[in-house]
Amino acid sequence: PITKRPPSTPVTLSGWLHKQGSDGLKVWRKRWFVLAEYCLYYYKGPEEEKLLGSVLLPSYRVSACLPEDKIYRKFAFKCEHQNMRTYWLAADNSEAMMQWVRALAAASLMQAPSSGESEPSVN
Ligand code: 4IP
Repeated sequence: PITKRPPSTPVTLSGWLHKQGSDGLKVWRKRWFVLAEYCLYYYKGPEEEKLLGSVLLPSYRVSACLPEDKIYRKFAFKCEHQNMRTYWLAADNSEAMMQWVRALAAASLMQAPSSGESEPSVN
């Protein structure tokens, strides 16, 4: 698993979002999210001390929640994948929600380097 965000990757967007827990009680937790290139990282707060989790966005689909999702929370949206966990997220207002959905959807269309392919090196 990814344990830290590469410090060299430029940050596209960061801010607070609520994320629903994936287990039993599905409690919404407020987390600090950072989008850098095609990966979304989340932390407890803006100190970005300990990485709690990360989502590689390519092949995720990002969209606003629909009534049939039965997410009874305002400004909620989802990151869905064919065979991976769905992330349920919520912003604090519609502007923030649209900004996140747009940025995450764009990141989901990026080309992640395939494994084995290395970063270009300078020498
Ligand atoms: C936790 O619920 C938090 O929502 C965790 O989120 C989440 O891990 C856990 O899901 C879930 O059980 P409680 O805080 O109520 O115990 P976070 O890591 O942001 O604290 P994720 O995977 O969402 O990071 P599981 O399924 O990972 O255990």
